[in-house]
Amino acid sequence: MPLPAFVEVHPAVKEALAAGRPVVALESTIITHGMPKPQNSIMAGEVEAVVAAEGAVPATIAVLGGRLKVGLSEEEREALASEGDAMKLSRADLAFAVAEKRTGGTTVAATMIVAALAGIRVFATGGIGGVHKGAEESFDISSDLDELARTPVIVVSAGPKAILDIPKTLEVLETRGVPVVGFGTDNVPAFWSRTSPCPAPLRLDTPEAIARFQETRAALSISGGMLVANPAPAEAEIPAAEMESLIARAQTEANAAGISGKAVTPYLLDRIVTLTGGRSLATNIALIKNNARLAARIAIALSS
Ligand code: PSU
Ligand code: MN
Repeated sequence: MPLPAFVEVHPAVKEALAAGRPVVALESTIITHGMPKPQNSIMAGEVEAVVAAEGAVPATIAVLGGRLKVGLSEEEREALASEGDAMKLSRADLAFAVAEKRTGGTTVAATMIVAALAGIRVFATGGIGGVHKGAEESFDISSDLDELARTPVIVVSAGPKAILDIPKTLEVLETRGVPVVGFGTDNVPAFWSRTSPCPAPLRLDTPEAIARFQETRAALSISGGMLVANPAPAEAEIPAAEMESLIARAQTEANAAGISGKAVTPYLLDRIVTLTGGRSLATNIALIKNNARLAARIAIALSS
């Protein structure tokens, strides 16, 4: 099926997809809402370079003035990173931004939708959205989880963000039939920290094994994505015990300030950068690059 006219696939991405060469999708909410300037722009360029160094083609996905971009030029990436009022786009509002000619960063959910549309099977991010702490009151559950259940893309993350209720997030993923694969680990990593008290439901140790698993699911007509949980690099991690009180404090502040809806995740991430004196930001950048490397290797395994 031809892509809609408002979708612009970068020439390098188009060429790679046509030739069956490996492509890795990258999200852009981490650029527009996930970290401060100018680290966001530096991070975005470095992550693309990691994918390219592995031998895959990076495709950062975003909406720029209503054009749905699959792969950004350096100028476009810079423009997005310095944009003052970019929208945060998930399944509910991706099409709104296109129809209204707006600019926005795509979340995990929206990036998965666009990746699948373009024929990209692997996607690297930092951490996925999930069930927020206190969700029994707030009902705040990220649409990333529903997207994982329905859209056939492998998402490489450092686990659910530790600001979330990780056990509840894993329960929802299990209910919706989403495989959660610990990469080289028996525990679900918790974003800034390499471990959590939660056992990984499944474990695989090589990119090839992950590719084989996803292809076997497809052969069984089991639809939907897979969550790969790749622990942050050891030298960059912040132990869970150190993060715990800071996360609790940020959460208390968010509640007191009446933050709700899609503002919750950006607010918490920003407060935690401040509360850790910038250390969580360095960890965040290191783990995204680490995930980009693994995603490239999975894409290579899928294409050979
Ligand atoms: N991971 C990060 N930083 C982020 C996000 C993930 O390291 O900013 C973003 C992703 O785009 C994810 C979104 O899809 O946060 C989840 O937002 P919400 O909880 O509102 O669904
Ligand atoms: Mn939410």
